[in-house]
Amino acid sequence: MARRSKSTSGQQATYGDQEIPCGHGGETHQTAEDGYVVLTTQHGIPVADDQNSLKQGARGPTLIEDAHFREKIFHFDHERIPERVVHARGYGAHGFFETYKSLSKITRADIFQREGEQTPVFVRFSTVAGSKGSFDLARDVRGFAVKFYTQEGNWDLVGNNIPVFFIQDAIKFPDVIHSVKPEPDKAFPQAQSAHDNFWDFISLTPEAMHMIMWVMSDRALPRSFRFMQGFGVHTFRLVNAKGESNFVKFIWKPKLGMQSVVWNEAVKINGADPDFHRRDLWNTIQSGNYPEWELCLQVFDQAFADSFDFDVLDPTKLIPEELLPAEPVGRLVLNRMPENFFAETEQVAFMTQNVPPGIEFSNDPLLQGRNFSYLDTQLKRLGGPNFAQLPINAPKCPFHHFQQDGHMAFQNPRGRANYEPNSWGPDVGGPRESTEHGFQTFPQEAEGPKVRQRPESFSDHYSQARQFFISQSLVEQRHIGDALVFELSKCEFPAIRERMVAHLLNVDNDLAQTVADGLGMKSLPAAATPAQEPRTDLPPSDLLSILKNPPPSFAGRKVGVLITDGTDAQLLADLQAAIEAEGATFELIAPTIGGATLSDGTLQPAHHKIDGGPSVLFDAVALLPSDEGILGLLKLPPARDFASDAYAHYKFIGFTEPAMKLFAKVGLPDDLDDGFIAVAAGTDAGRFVEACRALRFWDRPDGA
Ligand code: HDE
Repeated sequence: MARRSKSTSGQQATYGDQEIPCGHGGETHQTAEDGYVVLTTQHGIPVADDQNSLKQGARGPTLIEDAHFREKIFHFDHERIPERVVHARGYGAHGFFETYKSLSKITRADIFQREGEQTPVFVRFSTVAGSKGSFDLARDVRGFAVKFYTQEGNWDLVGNNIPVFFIQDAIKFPDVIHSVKPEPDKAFPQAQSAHDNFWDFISLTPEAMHMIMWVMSDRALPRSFRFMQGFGVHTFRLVNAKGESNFVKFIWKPKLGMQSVVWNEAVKINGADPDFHRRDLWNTIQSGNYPEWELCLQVFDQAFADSFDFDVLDPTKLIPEELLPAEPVGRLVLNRMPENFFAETEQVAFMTQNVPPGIEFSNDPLLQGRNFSYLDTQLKRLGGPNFAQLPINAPKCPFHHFQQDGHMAFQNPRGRANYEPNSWGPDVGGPRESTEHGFQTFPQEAEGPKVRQRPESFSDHYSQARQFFISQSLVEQRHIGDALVFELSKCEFPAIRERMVAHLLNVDNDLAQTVADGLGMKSLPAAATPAQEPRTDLPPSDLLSILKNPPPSFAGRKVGVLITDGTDAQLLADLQAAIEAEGATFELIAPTIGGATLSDGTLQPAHHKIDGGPSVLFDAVALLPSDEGILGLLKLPPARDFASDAYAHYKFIGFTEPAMKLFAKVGLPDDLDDGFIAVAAGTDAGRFVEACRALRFWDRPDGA
């Protein structure tokens, strides 16, 4: 028999000033004698049998009288909501933003007024092109969307990990997205830009060239969400209490530095662990190593904007930090995973138009278009106008309005007043507008005829593409060339490949030649005719390179340690201690998941069986086989891949002498390079970890 009892686990969410019940039934639960809560229908009716539907006789037809069965299947049938049109695959976390110092001189935004104040945030990272079930290591732009629950309303900074975009006008967004998505007749390829439609569109869209340099660079293959930058992309405005305005660009910088993987590694990670990025975020937050970013601002006035070579309203341009430093103004810390992925990460509704007083838009035509789009998309995905009532979307500050009813309205305004003006007085008459506290739009002048026209100032499509390219290290430049060759080799139409090389000739001759050679083109096409002659005098900006800005340490990275029976127990202990002292983590890989019996006779369980823990999942590897253990490894193809991939992906490799037999078997050079660090009991295991701080040993013959 079920009995009623007071729940201790019932959780409360808040909406506005009110508490709303959520979880399983609010205040009271029914509890079974054995301590479990009793299963009920959605309407609270206790269920006696959840294993069998109601039938007329054990072998007879199912009865429509079985309301529990009907409700359960009905609800299951409706579990899906439309995935996001773009950025469908994403992963989110909660945290806070801490303001370093008051920015009241430049903005009245409440979040920037008080030093040390913490504001709750929810962040969602995403890929753009793939569907919800696609893999994490697609070559793609990453979304970096932050919802700040400020005291004056939600501020959504819906950015990417790349500071520029493909197009200059929002009207082209459906085209660029259609082109990158699976081709509509074939329905493939999934989560890949390497196909004709994408490159056809891009090769006909010169304004995309700067962005193309970025998406073909290592930026599009981040090792982890924790190691990537974020950008607001557009120029925004800051407005202070006196109504004075400046322009601003927003940049997120990861405290652990930037890091990417190489393409061959990405391809293999997608097979070994399609959830590589989400698992990384989940594990790191659960282990208490909270990832952090600094919010940095590039603030400038109209005079700077006028003096800058490019139009600051053009979202295909950036302002190099060498010209205008980005000042850190606060930090973002992610310290809590959602309790439920669907309720929070899937239902979170970011909207660029959510800006609190003190933060405003510029006339960037891409941003202006986005401000239309995001409200529409929420209506479609979340099914009605009350999506702001979902706890993940509701502001955490007081709010009061007269909007009511509609689908799923569970928090209508209370009392008699649902309009204004009314004469019911402040106690029952509801809220009123306030010129003092309310959002006052910066009164920017606007004039001119109604036209469909791209401004002349948006017509330089190549200069910054070139600047980005020459700012990269040689290794990174080679990756861009390789990526273009790979992608264009997937295009079946030679004319598309040629059109792309014609654009590259306006970016960098060597790059164009490399790509043409890689595609097996017999001769170079003529350069594309530019709308405006590209500049070749823009200096390199080192801050645009990942490799020229190495991380401060190996902290936050992960070592894969391969052990066998007989692995030296002391060496393993020393190595683990050195890795942990660096703030890094490790996982153990063995021929079986049961682990290995170490030299001192202890049984050491493994995290992975060798074929489930390939070296692509780690930033560096250590192979610690014993003399007898190596004989078994030599027979295992995954062990051979472990070593040869680690080498091919430029990883630092710690090893005991027996491992050299494996290196020889897979054809690694006899003369091991400096990326190999011999370790043995009694020697300094820390030496290996120190070497790992450089992240990759790029100086290998096939030369990155
Ligand atoms: Fe988005 N974008 N976008 N976008 N975008 C969406 O909104 C759109 C653009 C970005 O984690 C959609 O809720 C238009 C630039 C992120 O939930 C949609 C244009 C940048 C996310 C939409 C752009 C972004 C979105 C799809 C051209 C970088 C994921 C689902 C004018 C600054 C947010 C949704 C999340 C999502 C429209 C261009 C970033 C359809 C029309 C530029 C990070 O409304």
